[in-house]
Amino acid sequence: MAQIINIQSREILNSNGMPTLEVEVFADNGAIGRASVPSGTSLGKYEAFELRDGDKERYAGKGVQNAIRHITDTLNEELNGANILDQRYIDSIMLELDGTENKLQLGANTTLAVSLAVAKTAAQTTGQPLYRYIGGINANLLPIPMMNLITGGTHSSNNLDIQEFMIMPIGAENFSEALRMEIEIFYQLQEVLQQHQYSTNRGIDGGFSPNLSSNEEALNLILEAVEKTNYRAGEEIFIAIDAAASHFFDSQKNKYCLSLENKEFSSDEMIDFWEKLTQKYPILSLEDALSEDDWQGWISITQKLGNKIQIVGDDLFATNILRLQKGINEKAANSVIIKPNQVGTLTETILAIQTAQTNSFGTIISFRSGETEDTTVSELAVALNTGLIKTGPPFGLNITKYNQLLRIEENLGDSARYPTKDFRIFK
Ligand code: 2PG
Ligand code: MG
Repeated sequence: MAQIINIQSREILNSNGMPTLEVEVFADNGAIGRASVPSGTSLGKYEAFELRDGDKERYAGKGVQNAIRHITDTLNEELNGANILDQRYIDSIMLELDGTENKLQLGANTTLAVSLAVAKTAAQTTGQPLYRYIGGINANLLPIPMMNLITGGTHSSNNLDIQEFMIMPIGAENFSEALRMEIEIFYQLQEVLQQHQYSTNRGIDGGFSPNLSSNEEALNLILEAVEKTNYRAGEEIFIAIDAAASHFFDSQKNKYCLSLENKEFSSDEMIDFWEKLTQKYPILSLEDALSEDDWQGWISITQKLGNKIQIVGDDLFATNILRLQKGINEKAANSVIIKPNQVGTLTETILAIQTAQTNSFGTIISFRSGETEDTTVSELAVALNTGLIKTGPPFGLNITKYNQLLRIEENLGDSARYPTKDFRIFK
């Protein structure tokens, strides 16, 4: 049995130049696992707490020295001697030490960095890649990459209200082919934007972020790019949207304010807007189409559109098991975004995925807009058969997630699978 003998941590930078935590866990058999944690920009208010120093003299208050102190002073000692393979026990110790519902004490960034580094050390101990250690012989389904191409909302300084316009290749032969299709469309989109004399500058996650005449125009530009590649929109390529609607919902007015359209919508009117858009365009997935507190709206949009497309809760659920369970009970969506740092441990991340899967909810594992070199989300997608991953435009550190999936696919060889056209959500 390998035991934890030391936990080291340091402050590194994420893709937005913001400090974040990196942790190494050392076992007495010589195994060392390293993990780091990403950060969101368009945060949901129900996410677990991210601990930052608040010391304005350093990194504008964004430093993570306090997180490092928790590891050095407390976790290193408390977890010393723990069996590296006992992930649940180790995570439960951290939950106990934290003692709050939202990781207010230790911070979800602290617990997640340790939790993931533990899993990586354990995988090394067993001589297996991380996806195989976590998923066993069942880990062989590569995910459909939902790739963002056009960025708006709080991820950009352009005029689009909607945060992400993504594409989904359905029924590709395998993951690498799906990725290639997307990248070819991405090349074409760059040209299409140039032809229309739009900016090809990038938003915070690396997606193109032009100023456009309407939100809908982003869809037209993507379809134009798809057409140039000769892939068939609505057959091979579908569109996915992350509206991140909590960020354009005005709680004082109780209205969704689409400033580009110059419109203020009630919840029902917002749903009508989405219904029309899904009738007009080959949209297969709609994330955060409504705000994180509009439960009634979520129930009604799921009734209306949930048998045709994915209705995906991100800010709505915040990978929080209680909120997810409520959503399942009330049929307030049919799919969930899974972000490990919204919850703070591997055990809870797995629990959220399993809860969704046993209740026939779709699962989309996701990156954050402030990324690191850590590719755990790619491993988890395969380990837990999520079938879908969202890991941003081809830019900066997002590439590390795609590249890791290419390696996993190669590593799986003939046993690698990719969701076919009859993948359950597309029936
Ligand atoms: C989202 C994510 C990823 P952020 O809203 O789904 O695009 O954004 O990491 O900024 O919360
Ligand atoms: Mg989202």
